[in-house]
Amino acid sequence: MNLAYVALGANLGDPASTVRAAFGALANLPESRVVHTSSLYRTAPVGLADQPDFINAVAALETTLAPESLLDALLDLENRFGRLRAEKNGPRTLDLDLLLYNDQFLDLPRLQLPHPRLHLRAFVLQPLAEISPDLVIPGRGSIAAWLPAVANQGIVRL
Ligand code: PH2
Ligand code: MG
Ligand code: MG
Repeated sequence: MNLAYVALGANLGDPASTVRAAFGALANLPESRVVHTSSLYRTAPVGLADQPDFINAVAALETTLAPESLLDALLDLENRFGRLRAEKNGPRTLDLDLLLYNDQFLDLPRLQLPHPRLHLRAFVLQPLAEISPDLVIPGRGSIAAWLPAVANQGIVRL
């Protein structure tokens, strides 16, 4: 059995309902079981500033899907939620990012593990720390050590 962490993000339509529905959809993935879900967080957009606030959350999954199969399943789910890829870092109905898969490192064009920016983003670190306070990010160290560095980013737990 493998432990994977998935980030959820949405900022179009009714993003809180979308993220809650996405938790349900993750629970229905094949060969997988949702073991933890974080609270929902309202977060200021990072990167492209001129867009609505996001709702973000994370989920922990036990899965026997391999990382790339899990990624395919997540992209499939994004499409089912009507994701349009208009603009890089732009608004989206649902974004599902694979953050971590055990302690695995992977550097493929379409999948890098750990997610290369996860330690820089409050909208990922805070919900991750909520469900897994003792987490160690492979190659980066404890999640607790990274949290102060993102304390200036706008985020409110709902
Ligand atoms: N996702 C991005 C870019 N910026 N900002 C917030 N607050 N939340 C996100 O999920 C997010 C973002 C690219 O995927
Ligand atoms: Mg993303
Ligand atoms: Mg994505």
